[in-house]
Amino acid sequence: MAGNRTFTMIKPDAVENGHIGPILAKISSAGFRIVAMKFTQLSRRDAREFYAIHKDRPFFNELIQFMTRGPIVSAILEKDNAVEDFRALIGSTNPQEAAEGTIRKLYAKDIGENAVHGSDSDENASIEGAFHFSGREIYS
Ligand code: IDP
Ligand code: MG
Repeated sequence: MAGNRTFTMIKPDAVENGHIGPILAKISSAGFRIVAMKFTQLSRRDAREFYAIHKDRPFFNELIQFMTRGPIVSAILEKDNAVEDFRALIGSTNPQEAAEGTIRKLYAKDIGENAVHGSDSDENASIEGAFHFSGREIYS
């Protein structure tokens, strides 16, 4: 399976602003197939574990506050070259630097509230997908 799956979250800002539908439409028309999806709210414990790699960064507390303030949509997506192609579809972390037409350019406010998550490697896609979904929640 390596190389053809990635993990995403539609973050609380995008959910609050009614962007679930348009973001899923962009994902679908870019050729990604949804193999797992759910609507949940992260606990502080979940968010701290998911973002543990950033625990020493100055924005960590802000990130945890943001990611737990409301519901998210999490999903596993399938496509050839999924990780790289999905990072291209979402654009730069800072939406001001994101390319025209990318999800973050269209729907994100700033570097913190940036609408979507996308895994940065095949290894992290697998770890992050398993963090959010049990085996029987994933289409195989
Ligand atoms: P990525 O989401 O593009 O992979 P990362 O550097 O992994 O970016 O950062 C994870 C998340 O942390 C970002 O998506 C964003 O929500 C938040 N974040 C990153 N840098 C900053 C910052 O400088 N201020 C506030 N939040 C930030
Ligand atoms: Mg990242």
